[in-house]
Amino acid sequence: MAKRLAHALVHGIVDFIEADAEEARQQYARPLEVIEGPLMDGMRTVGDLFGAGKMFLPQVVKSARAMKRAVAYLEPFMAAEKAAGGGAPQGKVLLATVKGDVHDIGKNIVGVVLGCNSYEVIDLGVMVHADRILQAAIDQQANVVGLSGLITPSLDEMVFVAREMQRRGLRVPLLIGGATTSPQHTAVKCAPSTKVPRCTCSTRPGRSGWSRACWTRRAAASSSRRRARRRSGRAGARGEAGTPPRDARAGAREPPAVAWRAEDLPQPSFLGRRVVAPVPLAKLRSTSTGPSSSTRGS
Ligand code: B12
Repeated sequence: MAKRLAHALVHGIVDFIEADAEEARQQYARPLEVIEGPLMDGMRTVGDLFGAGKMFLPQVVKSARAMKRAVAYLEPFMAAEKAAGGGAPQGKVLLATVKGDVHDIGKNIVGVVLGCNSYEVIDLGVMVHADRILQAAIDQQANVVGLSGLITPSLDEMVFVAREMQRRGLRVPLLIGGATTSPQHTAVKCAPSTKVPRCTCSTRPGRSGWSRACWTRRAAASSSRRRARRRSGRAGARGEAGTPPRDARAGAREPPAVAWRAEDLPQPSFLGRRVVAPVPLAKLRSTSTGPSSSTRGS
Protein backbone atom coordinates (compact mmCIF):
# COMPACT_ATOMS: atom_id res chain seq x y z
CA MET A 1 0.00 0.00 0.00
CA ALA A 2 2.79 2.46 0.93
CA LYS A 3 4.49 1.63 -2.36
CA ARG A 4 1.25 2.20 -4.29
CA LEU A 5 0.78 5.58 -2.63
CA ALA A 6 4.37 6.56 -3.35
CA HIS A 7 3.92 5.45 -6.98
CA ALA A 8 0.72 7.50 -7.29
CA LEU A 9 2.44 10.59 -5.87
CA VAL A 10 5.58 10.28 -7.96
CA HIS A 11 3.58 9.79 -11.15
CA GLY A 12 0.77 12.15 -10.21
CA ILE A 13 -1.86 9.42 -10.71
CA VAL A 14 -5.13 10.25 -8.97
CA ASP A 15 -7.30 7.36 -10.23
CA PHE A 16 -6.79 5.09 -7.23
CA ILE A 17 -5.45 7.55 -4.67
CA GLU A 18 -8.62 7.61 -2.60
CA ALA A 19 -8.94 3.82 -2.51
CA ASP A 20 -5.29 3.55 -1.46
CA ALA A 21 -5.70 6.28 1.16
CA GLU A 22 -8.68 4.37 2.54
CA GLU A 23 -6.68 1.15 2.70
CA ALA A 24 -3.90 2.99 4.51
CA ARG A 25 -6.38 4.61 6.90
CA GLN A 26 -7.59 1.18 7.93
CA GLN A 27 -4.05 0.05 8.63
CA TYR A 28 -3.03 3.05 10.73
CA ALA A 29 -4.42 4.04 14.12
CA ARG A 30 -5.21 7.63 13.05
CA PRO A 31 -5.77 9.31 9.66
CA LEU A 32 -3.02 11.83 10.47
CA GLU A 33 -0.55 8.94 10.63
CA VAL A 34 -1.31 8.17 6.98
CA ILE A 35 -0.32 11.73 6.07
CA GLU A 36 2.72 11.74 8.31
CA GLY A 37 3.78 8.26 7.18
CA PRO A 38 3.32 6.95 3.63
CA LEU A 39 2.10 10.21 2.06
CA MET A 40 4.95 12.30 3.47
CA ASP A 41 7.43 9.58 2.48
CA GLY A 42 6.03 9.72 -1.06
CA MET A 43 6.41 13.52 -1.19
CA ARG A 44 9.96 13.21 0.10
CA THR A 45 10.71 10.88 -2.82
CA VAL A 46 9.18 13.45 -5.18
CA GLY A 47 11.37 16.12 -3.56
CA ASP A 48 14.49 13.99 -3.90
CA LEU A 49 13.80 13.22 -7.56
CA PHE A 50 13.05 16.87 -8.25
CA GLY A 51 16.18 17.94 -6.40
CA ALA A 52 18.21 15.47 -8.45
CA GLY A 53 16.78 16.82 -11.71
CA LYS A 54 14.91 13.58 -12.39
CA MET A 55 11.49 15.21 -12.15
CA PHE A 56 10.35 18.53 -13.56
CA LEU A 57 7.99 21.20 -12.34
CA PRO A 58 4.86 20.12 -14.28
CA GLN A 59 5.29 16.61 -12.89
CA VAL A 60 5.66 17.96 -9.34
CA VAL A 61 2.48 19.99 -9.85
CA LYS A 62 0.69 16.72 -10.67
CA SER A 63 2.21 15.08 -7.59
CA ALA A 64 1.01 17.97 -5.47
CA ARG A 65 -2.48 17.51 -6.89
CA ALA A 66 -2.46 13.81 -5.99
CA MET A 67 -1.23 14.61 -2.48
CA LYS A 68 -3.95 17.22 -2.01
CA ARG A 69 -6.57 14.72 -3.15
CA ALA A 70 -5.36 12.11 -0.64
CA VAL A 71 -5.34 14.68 2.18
CA ALA A 72 -8.82 15.88 1.18
CA TYR A 73 -10.04 12.28 1.38
CA LEU A 74 -8.65 11.91 4.91
CA GLU A 75 -9.90 15.28 6.20
CA PRO A 76 -13.48 14.19 7.08
CA PHE A 77 -12.03 11.31 9.14
CA MET A 78 -9.87 13.74 11.06
CA ALA A 79 -12.90 16.00 11.54
CA ALA A 80 -14.88 13.02 12.84
CA GLU A 81 -12.13 12.36 15.38
CA LYS A 82 -12.53 15.92 16.56
CA ALA A 83 -16.31 15.63 16.77
CA ALA A 84 -15.96 12.46 18.83
CA GLY A 85 -13.41 14.05 21.15
CA GLY A 86 -15.32 17.33 21.64
CA GLY A 87 -13.05 19.75 23.43
CA ALA A 88 -13.32 23.39 24.41
CA PRO A 89 -12.09 26.08 21.98
CA GLN A 90 -8.35 26.41 22.37
CA GLY A 91 -7.77 29.78 20.73
CA LYS A 92 -7.18 31.33 17.34
CA VAL A 93 -4.25 30.43 15.12
CA LEU A 94 -3.36 32.55 12.14
CA LEU A 95 -1.59 30.60 9.41
CA ALA A 96 0.16 31.81 6.28
CA THR A 97 2.80 30.75 3.80
CA VAL A 98 5.25 33.62 3.73
CA LYS A 99 5.85 36.08 0.90
CA GLY A 100 7.48 34.59 -2.19
CA ASP A 101 6.51 31.00 -1.40
CA VAL A 102 3.65 29.07 -3.02
CA HIS A 103 3.88 25.79 -1.09
CA ASP A 104 0.72 25.17 0.86
CA ILE A 105 0.17 21.42 1.24
CA GLY A 106 1.93 21.27 4.62
CA LYS A 107 0.30 24.46 5.90
CA ASN A 108 -3.13 23.13 4.94
CA ILE A 109 -2.44 19.91 6.84
CA VAL A 110 -1.37 21.93 9.86
CA GLY A 111 -4.63 23.88 9.59
CA VAL A 112 -6.67 20.69 9.48
CA VAL A 113 -4.82 19.19 12.45
CA LEU A 114 -5.24 22.38 14.47
CA GLY A 115 -8.92 22.53 13.54
CA CYS A 116 -9.26 18.96 14.76
CA ASN A 117 -7.66 20.01 18.02
CA SER A 118 -10.35 22.67 18.58
CA TYR A 119 -8.35 25.68 17.39
CA GLU A 120 -10.01 28.28 15.25
CA VAL A 121 -7.81 28.58 12.19
CA ILE A 122 -7.55 31.68 10.04
CA ASP A 123 -5.66 30.72 6.91
CA LEU A 124 -4.37 33.63 4.84
CA GLY A 125 -3.11 31.42 2.03
CA VAL A 126 0.23 31.63 0.23
CA MET A 127 2.68 34.41 -0.72
CA VAL A 128 1.46 36.54 2.17
CA HIS A 129 3.32 39.77 3.00
CA ALA A 130 4.50 40.25 6.56
CA ASP A 131 2.37 43.33 6.89
CA ARG A 132 -0.80 41.47 6.00
CA ILE A 133 0.02 38.63 8.38
CA LEU A 134 0.61 40.95 11.30
CA GLN A 135 -2.34 43.22 10.58
CA ALA A 136 -4.62 40.18 10.41
CA ALA A 137 -3.15 38.83 13.66
CA ILE A 138 -3.94 42.15 15.35
CA ASP A 139 -7.39 42.58 13.82
CA GLN A 140 -8.42 38.99 14.50
CA GLN A 141 -6.77 38.89 17.94
CA ALA A 142 -4.95 35.67 17.07
CA ASN A 143 -3.40 33.73 19.96
CA VAL A 144 -0.68 32.22 17.76
CA VAL A 145 0.91 33.14 14.44
CA GLY A 146 2.02 30.18 12.32
CA LEU A 147 4.35 30.66 9.36
CA SER A 148 5.00 28.10 6.67
CA GLY A 149 7.77 28.13 4.09
CA LEU A 150 9.58 25.54 2.00
CA ILE A 151 12.11 27.39 -0.08
CA THR A 152 15.34 28.83 1.25
CA PRO A 153 14.38 32.51 0.77
CA SER A 154 11.42 31.89 3.09
CA LEU A 155 13.85 31.47 5.97
CA ASP A 156 14.86 35.12 5.66
CA GLU A 157 11.27 36.18 5.26
CA MET A 158 10.40 34.40 8.51
CA VAL A 159 13.15 36.32 10.31
CA PHE A 160 11.68 39.49 8.81
CA VAL A 161 8.21 38.62 10.11
CA ALA A 162 9.69 37.94 13.57
CA ARG A 163 11.42 41.35 13.50
CA GLU A 164 8.23 43.02 12.40
CA MET A 165 6.36 41.36 15.27
CA GLN A 166 8.90 42.88 17.60
CA ARG A 167 8.70 46.31 15.97
CA ARG A 168 4.91 46.35 16.06
CA GLY A 169 4.78 45.05 19.65
CA LEU A 170 2.88 41.88 18.77
CA ARG A 171 3.50 39.43 21.61
CA VAL A 172 1.93 36.13 20.64
CA PRO A 173 3.73 32.80 20.16
CA LEU A 174 5.27 32.30 16.75
CA LEU A 175 5.19 28.85 15.19
CA ILE A 176 7.51 28.14 12.30
CA GLY A 177 7.27 25.16 9.96
CA GLY A 178 7.99 23.77 6.51
CA ALA A 179 10.55 21.44 5.00
CA THR A 180 13.50 23.84 4.88
CA THR A 181 12.96 25.29 8.35
CA SER A 182 14.82 23.85 11.29
CA PRO A 183 14.91 24.22 15.07
CA GLN A 184 18.43 25.61 14.66
CA HIS A 185 17.37 28.33 12.22
CA THR A 186 14.41 29.26 14.40
CA ALA A 187 16.52 29.41 17.54
CA VAL A 188 19.46 31.26 16.05
CA LYS A 189 17.77 33.57 13.53
CA CYS A 190 14.09 34.01 14.37
CA ALA A 191 13.87 33.81 18.16
CA PRO A 192 16.51 36.49 18.90
CA SER A 193 14.68 38.87 16.54
CA THR A 194 11.61 39.03 18.70
CA LYS A 195 10.46 38.81 22.30
CA VAL A 196 7.32 36.77 21.71
CA PRO A 197 6.44 34.38 24.56
CA ARG A 198 7.45 31.41 22.46
CA CYS A 199 9.15 30.93 19.12
CA THR A 200 9.12 27.30 18.09
CA CYS A 201 9.84 25.32 14.97
CA SER A 202 8.07 22.12 14.13
CA THR A 203 8.15 20.07 11.00
CA ARG A 204 6.34 17.05 12.42
CA PRO A 205 3.01 18.03 13.97
CA GLY A 206 1.88 14.59 14.99
CA ARG A 207 5.11 13.60 16.63
CA SER A 208 6.35 16.76 18.26
CA GLY A 209 2.99 17.70 19.73
CA TRP A 210 3.13 21.39 18.81
CA SER A 211 -0.60 21.46 18.32
CA ARG A 212 -0.97 20.92 22.05
CA ALA A 213 1.92 23.14 23.05
CA CYS A 214 1.39 26.36 21.13
CA TRP A 215 -1.39 28.22 22.86
CA THR A 216 -0.72 31.08 25.15
CA ARG A 217 -2.04 29.54 28.35
CA ARG A 218 0.64 26.89 28.22
CA ALA A 219 3.27 29.21 26.82
CA ALA A 220 3.52 30.93 30.19
CA ALA A 221 3.93 27.62 32.01
CA SER A 222 6.55 26.45 29.58
CA SER A 223 8.61 29.62 29.77
CA SER A 224 10.23 28.67 33.08
CA ARG A 225 11.29 25.32 31.62
CA ARG A 226 12.56 27.16 28.59
CA ARG A 227 14.61 29.51 30.74
CA ALA A 228 16.17 26.51 32.46
CA ARG A 229 17.02 24.95 29.12
CA ARG A 230 18.46 28.22 27.89
CA ARG A 231 20.70 28.34 30.92
CA SER A 232 21.92 24.86 30.18
CA GLY A 233 22.52 25.90 26.57
CA ARG A 234 20.35 23.15 25.14
CA ALA A 235 17.51 25.34 23.91
CA GLY A 236 18.97 25.94 20.49
CA ALA A 237 19.25 22.28 19.68
CA ARG A 238 15.60 21.79 20.55
CA GLY A 239 14.42 24.85 18.64
CA GLU A 240 12.41 26.25 21.55
CA ALA A 241 14.41 29.30 22.28
CA GLY A 242 13.65 32.88 23.09
CA THR A 243 17.34 33.62 22.57
CA PRO A 244 20.05 31.86 20.66
CA PRO A 245 21.92 28.97 22.27
CA ARG A 246 24.46 29.90 24.90
CA ASP A 247 27.40 29.26 22.64
CA ALA A 248 26.04 31.64 20.02
CA ARG A 249 25.43 34.37 22.61
CA ALA A 250 28.87 33.90 24.12
CA GLY A 251 30.30 34.10 20.62
CA ALA A 252 28.49 37.36 20.02
CA ARG A 253 30.06 38.93 23.10
CA GLU A 254 33.57 37.58 22.63
CA PRO A 255 34.51 36.99 19.02
CA PRO A 256 37.01 34.15 18.67
CA ALA A 257 40.62 35.25 18.37
CA VAL A 258 41.93 34.59 14.87
CA ALA A 259 45.64 34.76 14.11
CA TRP A 260 45.12 36.44 10.74
CA ARG A 261 48.81 36.57 9.86
CA ALA A 262 49.19 32.85 10.42
CA GLU A 263 46.06 31.98 8.43
CA ASP A 264 46.46 30.74 4.88
CA LEU A 265 44.03 33.16 3.27
CA PRO A 266 43.20 32.47 -0.39
CA GLN A 267 43.55 35.46 -2.72
CA PRO A 268 40.44 36.44 -4.73
CA SER A 269 40.91 36.29 -8.50
CA PHE A 270 40.34 40.05 -8.69
CA LEU A 271 39.51 43.00 -6.44
CA GLY A 272 36.95 45.72 -7.11
CA ARG A 273 33.97 45.79 -9.45
CA ARG A 274 33.59 43.76 -12.61
CA VAL A 275 30.82 44.48 -15.11
CA VAL A 276 29.27 41.35 -16.56
CA ALA A 277 27.45 42.17 -19.77
CA PRO A 278 25.28 41.61 -21.60
CA VAL A 279 22.97 39.57 -19.30
CA PRO A 280 19.37 39.31 -20.53
CA LEU A 281 16.87 40.56 -17.94
CA ALA A 282 14.92 37.27 -18.05
CA LYS A 283 18.04 35.30 -17.11
CA LEU A 284 18.81 37.68 -14.26
CA ARG A 285 15.28 37.38 -12.94
CA SER A 286 15.26 33.57 -13.07
CA THR A 287 18.61 33.47 -11.29
CA SER A 288 17.57 35.87 -8.57
CA THR A 289 14.38 33.98 -7.65
CA GLY A 290 16.12 30.62 -7.35
CA PRO A 291 16.12 29.00 -3.90
CA SER A 292 19.88 29.07 -3.56
CA SER A 293 20.16 32.74 -4.43
CA SER A 294 19.29 33.95 -0.96
CA THR A 295 22.34 34.43 1.13
CA ARG A 296 21.04 37.31 3.23
CA GLY A 297 21.86 36.60 6.84
CA SER A 298 22.65 32.93 6.29
C1 B12 B 1 4.96 19.82 -4.07
C2 B12 B 1 6.15 20.73 -4.26
C3 B12 B 1 5.99 21.86 -5.06
C4 B12 B 1 4.65 22.28 -5.65
C5 B12 B 1 3.85 23.00 -4.53
C6 B12 B 1 2.35 22.80 -4.65
C7 B12 B 1 1.62 23.31 -3.43
N1 B12 B 1 0.42 23.76 -3.69
O1 B12 B 1 2.10 23.32 -2.32
C8 B12 B 1 5.09 23.23 -6.80
C9 B12 B 1 5.27 22.39 -8.05
C10 B12 B 1 4.17 24.40 -7.11
C11 B12 B 1 6.47 23.66 -6.31
C12 B12 B 1 7.11 24.80 -6.74
C13 B12 B 1 8.43 25.09 -6.42
N2 B12 B 1 9.27 24.34 -5.69
CO1 B12 B 1 8.71 22.82 -4.61
N3 B12 B 1 8.46 21.18 -3.77
C14 B12 B 1 7.41 20.43 -3.64
C15 B12 B 1 7.81 19.16 -2.83
C16 B12 B 1 8.07 18.05 -3.84
C17 B12 B 1 6.84 18.66 -1.80
C18 B12 B 1 6.36 19.70 -0.79
C19 B12 B 1 5.21 19.13 0.02
O2 B12 B 1 4.05 19.44 -0.24
N4 B12 B 1 5.50 18.24 0.99
C20 B12 B 1 4.51 17.56 1.80
C21 B12 B 1 4.11 18.46 2.97
C22 B12 B 1 3.02 17.77 3.80
O3 B12 B 1 5.27 18.63 3.78
P1 B12 B 1 5.73 20.05 4.38
O4 B12 B 1 5.30 21.15 3.48
O5 B12 B 1 7.13 19.99 4.78
O6 B12 B 1 4.80 20.23 5.67
C23 B12 B 1 4.94 19.46 6.85
C24 B12 B 1 5.89 20.07 7.86
O7 B12 B 1 6.98 20.76 7.27
C25 B12 B 1 5.04 20.92 8.74
N5 B12 B 1 4.73 22.30 8.36
C26 B12 B 1 4.58 22.90 7.16
N6 B12 B 1 4.20 24.15 7.30
C27 B12 B 1 4.08 24.40 8.61
C28 B12 B 1 3.70 25.54 9.30
C29 B12 B 1 3.68 25.52 10.69
C30 B12 B 1 3.23 26.74 11.42
C31 B12 B 1 4.05 24.33 11.39
C32 B12 B 1 4.06 24.30 12.85
C33 B12 B 1 4.43 23.18 10.70
C34 B12 B 1 4.43 23.23 9.32
O8 B12 B 1 3.84 20.20 8.78
C35 B12 B 1 3.59 19.52 7.54
C36 B12 B 1 3.02 18.16 7.85
O9 B12 B 1 3.93 17.37 8.56
C37 B12 B 1 9.12 19.66 -2.13
C38 B12 B 1 10.11 18.58 -1.70
C39 B12 B 1 9.99 18.23 -0.23
N7 B12 B 1 10.45 17.05 0.10
O10 B12 B 1 9.52 18.99 0.61
C40 B12 B 1 9.67 20.62 -3.18
C41 B12 B 1 10.59 21.74 -2.75
C42 B12 B 1 10.12 22.36 -1.45
N8 B12 B 1 10.43 22.71 -3.83
C43 B12 B 1 11.54 23.28 -4.17
C44 B12 B 1 11.68 24.26 -5.19
C45 B12 B 1 13.08 24.67 -5.54
C46 B12 B 1 10.57 24.80 -5.84
C47 B12 B 1 10.57 25.92 -6.89
C48 B12 B 1 11.51 27.10 -6.57
C49 B12 B 1 10.91 25.29 -8.25
C50 B12 B 1 11.07 26.27 -9.38
N9 B12 B 1 12.23 26.25 -9.98
O11 B12 B 1 10.18 27.02 -9.69
C51 B12 B 1 9.09 26.33 -6.89
C52 B12 B 1 8.85 27.40 -5.79
C53 B12 B 1 7.99 28.48 -6.21
C54 B12 B 1 7.76 29.43 -5.02
N10 B12 B 1 8.02 30.68 -5.26
O12 B12 B 1 7.38 29.00 -3.95
C55 B12 B 1 12.71 22.79 -3.33
C56 B12 B 1 13.11 23.83 -2.28
C57 B12 B 1 14.61 23.87 -2.11
C58 B12 B 1 15.02 25.00 -1.26
N11 B12 B 1 15.70 24.69 -0.19
O13 B12 B 1 14.79 26.14 -1.55
C59 B12 B 1 12.15 21.44 -2.76
C60 B12 B 1 12.71 21.04 -1.39
C61 B12 B 1 12.48 20.35 -3.81
C62 B12 B 1 13.95 20.07 -3.97
N12 B12 B 1 14.44 18.98 -3.39
O14 B12 B 1 14.66 20.81 -4.58
N13 B12 B 1 6.96 22.75 -5.41
